Amino acid sequence: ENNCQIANFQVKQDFDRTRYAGVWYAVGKKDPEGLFLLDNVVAEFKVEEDGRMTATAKGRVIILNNWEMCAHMFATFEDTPDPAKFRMKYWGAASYLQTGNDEHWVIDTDYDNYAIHYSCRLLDSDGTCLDSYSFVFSRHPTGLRAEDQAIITQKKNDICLLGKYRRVAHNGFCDNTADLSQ
Ligand code: DAO
Repeated sequence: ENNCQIANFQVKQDFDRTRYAGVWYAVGKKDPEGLFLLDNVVAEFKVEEDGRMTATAKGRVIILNNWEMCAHMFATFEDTPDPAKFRMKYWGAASYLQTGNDEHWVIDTDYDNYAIHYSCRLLDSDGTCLDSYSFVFSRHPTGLRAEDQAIITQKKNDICLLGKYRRVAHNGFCDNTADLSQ
């Protein structure tokens, strides 16, 4: 039975950051309060020479009421005793973009096709989450393979977010801006 306490959420066993490295396309997202990344979200994870994980990401955002732009974001990951659970510090290439320090849990991945991430920003006194966000990632910009969809649906249910995701479109909005490696 699932009581939705985040301490009971299963994460990827023996998470391998080297296999996880590379480009992931966000194809689904459950938004937090005051959402930031809207669509065209692509993240590239790396393992630095010292072994630490970092990421760059881009995505369409709307800032200052009505200004639409492609945000370029950077993140560093602090390890924890669980190899699939990190603290993620993030900031933007421009000062007016969001900064933060979030949980970053890899719930499940097969490394080659799909991944599902989870972040709780505000824990309730009963151990459930009051403000979370989650990305479903695919290695393929076209979306998840049919055979991965059932796994992702099960994982969404396991983290008590089934039915709370929206599709993340990729229509080229961020394609002609600076590439992810810069
Ligand atoms: O979009 O509402 C939101 C929350 C996401 C904020 C973090 C974005 C920058 C870091 C991305 C790294 C890989 C997921």
